[in-house]
Amino acid sequence: MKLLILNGPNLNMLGIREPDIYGRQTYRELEEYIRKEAQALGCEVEIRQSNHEGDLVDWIQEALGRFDGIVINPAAYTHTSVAILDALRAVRLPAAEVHLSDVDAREPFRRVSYAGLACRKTFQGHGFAGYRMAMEFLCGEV
Ligand code: CA2
Repeated sequence: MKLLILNGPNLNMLGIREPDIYGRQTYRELEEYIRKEAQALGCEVEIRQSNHEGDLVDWIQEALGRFDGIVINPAAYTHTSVAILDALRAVRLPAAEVHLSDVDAREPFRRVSYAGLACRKTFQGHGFAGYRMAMEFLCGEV
């Protein structure tokens, strides 16, 4: 079981700003957490982060034939990107959406998720644990 873990714009800023919303742990610590949990679940992971929508689209396309599933936190592109939605639909790999914060409890514009329309399940408001839940979910699905 090989999963591609994708993180969108500004998540590399974790631990640097807005600790009240996103916590005090850094992006590096998030990567370590994902690797540790993936190992415990017995799945292989590749983790990538970009601030650029096109990178995320390219990586989703390239996942076809190389990965069994995608865990994605598209960050702000969640609420704007039809391109990411189309890419997820095009590859038809099992996908799960993660948000550190509870997006439904924040500004109304965060309640819309385009990427989520192509995902089997969304895990939001669980902090880092959402990534473990998404990996576990996809392990059970595939
Ligand atoms: O809750 C999430 O995981 C989000 O995907 C995070 C995005 C936000 O646009 C989504 O609505 C919900 C923002 C990621 C930016 O993360 C930062 C972390 C620290 C400091 C500044 C931004």
